[in-house]
Amino acid sequence: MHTCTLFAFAAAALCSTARAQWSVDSLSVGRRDVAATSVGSTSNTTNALAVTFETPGDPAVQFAVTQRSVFEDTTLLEVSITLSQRVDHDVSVSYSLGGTATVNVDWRVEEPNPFVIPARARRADMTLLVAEDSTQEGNETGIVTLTGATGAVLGTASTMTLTILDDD
Ligand SMILES: [Ca+2]
Ligand SMILES: [Ca+2]
Repeated sequence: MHTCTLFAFAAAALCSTARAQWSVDSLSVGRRDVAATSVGSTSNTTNALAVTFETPGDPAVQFAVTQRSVFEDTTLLEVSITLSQRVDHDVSVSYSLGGTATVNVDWRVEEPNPFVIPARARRADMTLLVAEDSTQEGNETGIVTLTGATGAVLGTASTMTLTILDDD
């Protein structure tokens, strides 16, 4: 068994120079993942390679982790948003903020809305900022909810709850 990772139309030509029986289970043509099969040949002149392009559906976009907690302090926090598969286009995901903590006082999201996951990426990190204060306010929550997506569909883990542990 032989796996080739090649580009564009060089794939068939390069594989055909193997001078040995070969089969291909997968290869990359350009920037697309494809599945391919071939019947082996001992000749380097007559090999034919059948390539089937698989057009993926929209990936699911969701949080990698849905619960986080952090002590109240001036803290930057990275929250990963993942895609179920790579795609060749940017994915934009809009979000809303909620919870008992006050946005722009106790915490905020340091990202544009919608948040963009670049083409070919499987994840991107959303940066949150937690603010310090000296108020005795008890633990509070900041909730980020993914409300819609372009180029993807919302996965089940669409809400992330951050618990800010009061230290006053
Ligand atoms: Ca606070
Ligand atoms: Ca406090």
